[in-house]
Amino acid sequence: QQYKVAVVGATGAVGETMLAILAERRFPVREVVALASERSAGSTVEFGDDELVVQDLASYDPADIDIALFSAGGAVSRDYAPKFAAAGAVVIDNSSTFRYDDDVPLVVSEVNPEAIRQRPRGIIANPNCSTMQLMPVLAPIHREYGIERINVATYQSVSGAGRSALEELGRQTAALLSFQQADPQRFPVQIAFNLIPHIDEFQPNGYTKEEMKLVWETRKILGDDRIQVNPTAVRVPVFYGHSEAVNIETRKKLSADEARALLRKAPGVEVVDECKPGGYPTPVTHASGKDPVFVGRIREDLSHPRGLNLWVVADNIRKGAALNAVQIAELLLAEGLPAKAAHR
Ligand code: A2P
Ligand code: 11C
Repeated sequence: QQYKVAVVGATGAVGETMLAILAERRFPVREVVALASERSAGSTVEFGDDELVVQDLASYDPADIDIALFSAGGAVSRDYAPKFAAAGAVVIDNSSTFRYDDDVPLVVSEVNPEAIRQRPRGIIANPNCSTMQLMPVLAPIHREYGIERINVATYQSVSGAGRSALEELGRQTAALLSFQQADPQRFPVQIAFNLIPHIDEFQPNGYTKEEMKLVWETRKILGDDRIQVNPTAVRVPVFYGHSEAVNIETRKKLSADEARALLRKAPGVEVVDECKPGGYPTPVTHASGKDPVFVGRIREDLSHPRGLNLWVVADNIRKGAALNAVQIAELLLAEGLPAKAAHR
């Protein structure tokens, strides 16, 4: 079957990667439609060897669309995803708009693929990047050893905040190296040569929304509301690739060797764990531009009898967003989603 696929937010950092991954993985398309705001309508984006002319989402008729990948921000998803779903498309949404709704599945392809079947609203949510990369690592551990508590500090690259944030890190770095002012615009304070312990909006409990996403999404994806999560989310001056220092407490004791053996078998995970210089994953040396979630620095917690430490790194734009969205689309194919053209 050949599907008509829409990418909403096609000019953005995630949208362009969705297009690249659809082409790379030879997703069976009869047509791909690139949609964005009227600002970029008429410009072109790449799809494999082809160029697509970007169309204005606001005036686009979704009647023929089989699958729509949305990554144009929460407000666009709120306004347009239900319209695409009502027209019969399955929407795979990368925003946080529907993630916490009980009737919208939140899916990591290696972890809870069966959840795609229950989608009464025609919408499947793609998790936030910082939760996404943890799940292929933590799910097998949770299944066999029972995770009680997760302490996580994130080191999140600027690409998570979109194209303008990538530009801001480049611009500030160049400015500061030529003795000029950083002039923060996209981030609240200077990001070049700095760290910012603030991603997304502050919540009444003093955590940021980025931190609370780690709590809400981990429980929903692993299907266990008892899991305690204590997150701190930090923006770092890295272009691509989020890293996470993770400490877990399990019900059953898990040794570092057992964890390595388990994670070597885990789908979507690559263990890089040697106690020598460079024997661990970093965003630049391992993750950027790659599909797997990399895990290293696996060691038993000196301070807790059932504690384990891990260092988890992934390309936030690929596995953290675009790749998982395309993998969800592939699950729809495997399920036998009929293409609209095939009905005619
Ligand atoms: P546009 O190029 O027209 O602004 P990023 O997260 O990298 O900044 O990308 C955001 C994506 O969402 C871009 O493709 C952007 O398109 C798109 N977008 C933003 N606002 C809208 C909107 N109101 N309607 C459609 N697409 C939008
Ligand atoms: C970041 N995680 O790195 C964010 C970006 O809920 O989909 C994605 C926000 C989201 O800034």
